Amino acid sequence: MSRLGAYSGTAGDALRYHKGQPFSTYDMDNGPSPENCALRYLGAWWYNDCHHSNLFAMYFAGEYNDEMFAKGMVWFEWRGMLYAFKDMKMMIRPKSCSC
Ligand SMILES: [Ca+2]
Repeated sequence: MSRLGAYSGTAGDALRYHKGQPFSTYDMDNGPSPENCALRYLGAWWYNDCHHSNLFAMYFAGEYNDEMFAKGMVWFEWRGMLYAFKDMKMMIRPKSCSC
């Protein structure tokens, strides 16, 4: 189950949509959507119905067409679903960490 702290930044909070969702893979669909979002969007993630961000998606960078809608590393709140980022960094720390 995903848990999130407070968002800060200027890119928009594309993780908030995934708060509380279980992790899904293409062969273990745990998300609330009736479809298998991991299979449709080519990557495992904490899918809701389906995503606003997907950092474990297929790698290709830049703008793309509707055929690949939301299948790259997207961050909806910043660039929408038709732009795949070249790289992203996700850092996780224990809740008890004061670092
Ligand atoms: Ca599902």
